[in-house]
Amino acid sequence: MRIPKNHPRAESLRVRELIIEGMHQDIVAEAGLIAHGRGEAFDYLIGEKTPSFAIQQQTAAVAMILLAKKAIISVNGNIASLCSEELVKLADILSVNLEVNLFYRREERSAIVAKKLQEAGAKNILGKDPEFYTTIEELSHSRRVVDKRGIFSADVILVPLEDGDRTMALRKMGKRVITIDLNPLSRTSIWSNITIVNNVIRAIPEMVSIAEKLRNKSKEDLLEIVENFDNHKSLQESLLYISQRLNNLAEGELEKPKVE
Ligand code: PTJ
Repeated sequence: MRIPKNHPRAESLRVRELIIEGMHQDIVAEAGLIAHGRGEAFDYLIGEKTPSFAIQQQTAAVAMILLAKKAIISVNGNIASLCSEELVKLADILSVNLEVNLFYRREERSAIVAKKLQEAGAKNILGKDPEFYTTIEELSHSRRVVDKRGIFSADVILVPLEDGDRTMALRKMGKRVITIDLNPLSRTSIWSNITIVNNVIRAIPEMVSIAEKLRNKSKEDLLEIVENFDNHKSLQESLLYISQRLNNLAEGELEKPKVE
């Protein structure tokens, strides 16, 4: 669909088109459309821009990845279709690999998502070669199949846009999980070590800029950032921001239509 540039919701419609197109290409699962709609609703609540608490969450996330022995970025259909080029940039600057790991997993779909990443410039994509497959016993659904060289052996995993089960299983395996989820109330958000309450569309490029600044910092400086971060407090701060914003709107800031 051609989106008129002067449409008041042009950017949101453009992003929606990416997801719809991704579904037609079998990159995005049908349920990915529903997940996206839920994300859009939460994005409205934070005002569709990055709040300062999200900058802190993104900074802690980048510091944790830079400190990891082995970090990995898990890729599903939604993130591949929304921002694969920025994701490849982030992986490059942080020197980590990307692993395709799908909830609605089919071998052909994994290959299509991997191809999308490859077209965006990714070199070493994990999660698509059966000879390296192993399973996470704690999980019953198809996300249990992971790559030995990636999620299975990593100590830090960035899982943008996630379902809660796997986060809990990964935590129980002793791994540290970073997620990007616009819903601060989701099980994923609550169970992660670091939750970034922001839209992946903004969070990923912002994390690239943060990585450029942090990558030359000392280990001590990075440790200080991570140790000062408390996910529970940070989620409370995110909820407070949303509730105060809604209060302000309810008490008078809500835009009034001006009909000439
Ligand atoms: O590609 P697959 O097969 O791995 O499937 C991916 C989906 C997303 C369908 C699967 O992981 C799923 O069902 O996820 P959930 O349980 O719907 O959770 C998705 C979460 O991401 C929800 O809490 C949404 O609010 C949030 N979300 C959606 N879009 C965005 C988002 N968070 C950040 N940025 C977004 N653009």
